Amino acid sequence: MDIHALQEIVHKTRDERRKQTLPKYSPAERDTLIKKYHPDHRENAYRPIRFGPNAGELTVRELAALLEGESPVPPDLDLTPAHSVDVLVVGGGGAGSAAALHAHAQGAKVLLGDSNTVMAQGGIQVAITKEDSPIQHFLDTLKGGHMKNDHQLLKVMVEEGPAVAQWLLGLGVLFDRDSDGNLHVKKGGGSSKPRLLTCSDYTGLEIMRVLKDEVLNQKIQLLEFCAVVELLSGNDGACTGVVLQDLDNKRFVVVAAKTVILATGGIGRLHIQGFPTSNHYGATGDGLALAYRIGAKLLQVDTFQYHPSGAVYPEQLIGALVTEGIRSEGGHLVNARGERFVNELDTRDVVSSSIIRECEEGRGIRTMSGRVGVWLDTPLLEVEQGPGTVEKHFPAMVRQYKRFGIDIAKDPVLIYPTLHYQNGGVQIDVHGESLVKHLFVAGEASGGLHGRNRLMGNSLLDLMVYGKRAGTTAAARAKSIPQGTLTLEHVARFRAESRKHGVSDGIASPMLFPAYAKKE
Ligand code: MEZ
Repeated sequence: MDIHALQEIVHKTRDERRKQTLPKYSPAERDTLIKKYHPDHRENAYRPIRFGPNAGELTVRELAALLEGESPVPPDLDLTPAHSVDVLVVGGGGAGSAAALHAHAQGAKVLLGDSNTVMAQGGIQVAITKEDSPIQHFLDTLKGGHMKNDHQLLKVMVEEGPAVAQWLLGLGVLFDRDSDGNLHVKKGGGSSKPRLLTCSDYTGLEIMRVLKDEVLNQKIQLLEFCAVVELLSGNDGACTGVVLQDLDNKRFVVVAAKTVILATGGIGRLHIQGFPTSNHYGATGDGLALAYRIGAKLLQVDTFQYHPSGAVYPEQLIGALVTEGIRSEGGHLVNARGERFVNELDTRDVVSSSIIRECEEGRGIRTMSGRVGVWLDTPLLEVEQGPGTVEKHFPAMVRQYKRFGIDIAKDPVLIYPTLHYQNGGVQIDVHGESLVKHLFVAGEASGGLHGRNRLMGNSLLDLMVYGKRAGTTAAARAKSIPQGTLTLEHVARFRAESRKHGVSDGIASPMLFPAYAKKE
């Protein structure tokens, strides 16, 4: 059936649905739902990692293969450095830019590239109102993460949130304000209080506009169009630098660095279990693979976030994020019978599981190409808050769909969970340092903070807080240590382990880009 004919049920049932209040599930119901439908619980998607710091632990097959993958660097590479720096920041998104700015006084060289941060739409969580507190923020995040969050990392993040907001405002980020000029806060899924600072639905883009400007203003040295393909280790096993690959001429470039900060983001482009993703093309888990090979421990690599609302139609947008902000403002999720089926502001793992349940039990809507999803009633916002609301509050989303002739103020959109975020990552301490000396990790590549399910808006805050901490600590450390020797000894050890475990099908790791995006 034509998509417009299928949409009719949403328009027809709107008035009835507006009278309903849907209760949240009880803890027991949530658990049952998640175990039955959440992709984290599909047993055949997992296998044990064969060797390395997490040997024997289960992770998804795609990540296990990446972690056990083959370094592209030849064993006899000439390790004479082309550059020598105090702090090398790998990754030019939010965490990398924040780290570089805070380490700037020590002369950091930054690799600036594409990132997920620019794609973050719905806001940054900070407890700044009189009714709210960092403690409340702590408790909401802990509950959302199924109590599996690292308490120390979380305490630091919520407590430093207000100072981060102040820093961003000082740099010129234009957060939304109310008619009196006060900062406007919105409520996200799983949060007990409104605490999201937003810039319409392009919060990450606005933050990156300002951070990138500041990186340029501060004349921080950039190495563009180069990707890190290996880390270097000293005789004591500490991290002492990196090998880059120039993406233009494919040549290797060696950088000696007293400290290295990995801010390489997530893994959406591994398309775990065949899921589409909201992530940019560079999100291939490079930081995880590099850190693992040099000996860093990973945490919670068996849990991933499938954002409830990824686009299902049109085909060109598959997996693209449809911000949670729309549900925060009251958008209903609606099945093929025109029914609501979950409290839209429950945590993401619960909402995604319930969408998958509706689709698996035959209450989803099938497109002509055979994809399935449920409706997000976007026109409801116009009915509730007046004409023009959707365009005013979600201009980026309006444009995303308008390119394909879809007016989301008039018609609902079809959505299904999309691979959005890795809940775990490299284990770090409160200064962002991994278990490998002088190797720091910030942002999505790090793990522990969010437990088994991250709350909306906590990622942007994580980037800023731990970008700052990693940058500051790495810069201070660099003052007190000499440059270590540059070796590939850990790579040789890793290759020997790989042979011992019979890994014959080692994929190239890091991947840098998914195979379908590579242009030879
Ligand atoms: O933190 C996020 O993942 C976020 C704000 C996403 C969104 O739905 O906008």
